[in-house]
Amino acid sequence: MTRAELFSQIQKKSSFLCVGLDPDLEKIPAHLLSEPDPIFSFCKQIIEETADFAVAYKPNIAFFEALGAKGWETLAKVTELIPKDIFTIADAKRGDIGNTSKLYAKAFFESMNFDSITVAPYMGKDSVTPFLEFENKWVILLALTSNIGSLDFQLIEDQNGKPLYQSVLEKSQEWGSPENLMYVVGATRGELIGEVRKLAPDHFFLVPGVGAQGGSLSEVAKYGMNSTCGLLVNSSRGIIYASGEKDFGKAARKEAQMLQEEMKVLLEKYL
Ligand code: OMP
Repeated sequence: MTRAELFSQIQKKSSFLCVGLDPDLEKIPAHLLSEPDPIFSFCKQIIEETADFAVAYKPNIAFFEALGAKGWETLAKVTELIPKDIFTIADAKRGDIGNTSKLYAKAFFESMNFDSITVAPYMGKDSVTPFLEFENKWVILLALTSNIGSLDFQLIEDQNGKPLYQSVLEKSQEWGSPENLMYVVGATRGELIGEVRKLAPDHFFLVPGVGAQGGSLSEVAKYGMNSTCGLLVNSSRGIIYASGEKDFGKAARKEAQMLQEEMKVLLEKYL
């Protein structure tokens, strides 16, 4: 999917919602456990109920690969269910020496046909560029993450007072463009999102951390939105575990709709 197509979906749906698929056998409703593939049944219903409000889905690969070979099969089936006009993100946080990254890219872009993958920048240019060589596919590079551990490295300043995440943003823009490179910027980072926006005015940001991690959607929009929205805001647990009972699909729909309605207002305000 191109950047223009993504923006057009955002306008069509008045939404920049990414629904995170983090399905956990210990958290999904108990009645699904007797199904042949409980994780598939869970994700199927979540997708069916939320697709009207979402412009992206982000399966978190850990939740599938933890189930072994069957988990990978489930991931493939779930990915096929996602409507073709909705952007797909393999949240795999990969990155390795060049020839290994190339095969990670083949796995997620060719074997599984994801539109994008999350990538860690730590190993540098040759670990990231193999992912950027695929047409109409995207790298979503970790810049400023939502977790407390982001303080350990990402905010460390160099001798000129520049935090490491800023060097990641500057350097990586030599490798990709706003047409194939996005950044992960945590919703829990408030006004720092504005600093990231100054350094990457045109790039899309994948913003996790609203909902269960407490980030504010209105702050994210205030500091992060650009003229083509430039935001995909993810919520996983806040949507998919809105209810632990048989009505989980409807509860997820309600949460997704509430976020979309808030997003519609923010798009009208800032676009
Ligand atoms: P919830 O907190 O349940 O909405 O889930 C957040 C999702 O986003 C999880 O799948 C995380 O792995 C992911 N995530 C973060 O929470 N923080 C980050 O900084 C980056 C990610 C990510 O790359 O998606």
